[in-house]
Amino acid sequence: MSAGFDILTLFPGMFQAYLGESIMKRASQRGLLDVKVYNTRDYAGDKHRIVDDYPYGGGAGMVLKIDPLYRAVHSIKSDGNERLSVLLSPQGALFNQGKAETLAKEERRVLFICGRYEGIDERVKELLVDEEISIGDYVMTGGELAALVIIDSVARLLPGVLGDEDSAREESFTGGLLDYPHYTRPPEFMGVRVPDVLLSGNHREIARYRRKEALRRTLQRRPGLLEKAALSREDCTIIDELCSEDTEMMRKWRRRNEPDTCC
Ligand code: 9D3
Repeated sequence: MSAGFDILTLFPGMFQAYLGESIMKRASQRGLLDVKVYNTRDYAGDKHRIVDDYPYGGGAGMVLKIDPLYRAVHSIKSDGNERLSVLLSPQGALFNQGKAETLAKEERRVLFICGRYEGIDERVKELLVDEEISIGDYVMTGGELAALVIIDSVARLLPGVLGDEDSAREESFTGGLLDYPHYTRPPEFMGVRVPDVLLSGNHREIARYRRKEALRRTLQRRPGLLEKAALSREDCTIIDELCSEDTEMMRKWRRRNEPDTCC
């Protein structure tokens, strides 16, 4: 399984640094990831290469014209390959891990059209786009970082991209909880000690400690995640333990679960 992405942007230079390093670079070299970047300005109709214009109805800012986008998308699609065409915009459906998994299984190349702050002619949605995606409720200046975020999260799901296949397996085991805390040498630094259990060599105890801390952090910081998480009998015992150690935890867990519905 591999993935191909086409990016249509006014700022093609923004992509080389990120995609040219580390895991994204290795994935490309191994033929698992292919990203092509296209400059919308190359598809402008005039010698001044103008791609925006004043908004109908007035108001501040400029609007990305539809015709350069139309020419660009049709030129990109003219290689005969099917594509999923995605507009990146703050109005899109929220991106999440499930969507990353869907895109990792997508057979077609995915074409990202990057919006910009000023706005984009609305007809792009009707004429050129299959779906619209946002990466979160905060304002960026354009869709370029969103494209990189999505490509990064999809690429790491492709078989062979991450060094050890364990990472993905452990992730599905962790199943929607926040991560447990990590430590490495030295055992004490500036008076702060590594928890004794991690130095004990008792692998059952270590696994239980990690699961407990993952559950603690999830309950503390992202209680909503626990609703979707797959919890075992043992998890419920651990949650009971956390609740008896800390009444704040108890309130958080109670609010999420009607009495006696644990597991
Ligand atoms: C005056 C502009 N805003 C009025 C509410 C709208 C707006 C349009 C375009 C705000 C930001 C942008 C640029 N952002 C994106 O193109 C974008 C984005 C984002 O800003 N946040 C989260 N995900 C995405 S995906 C594309």
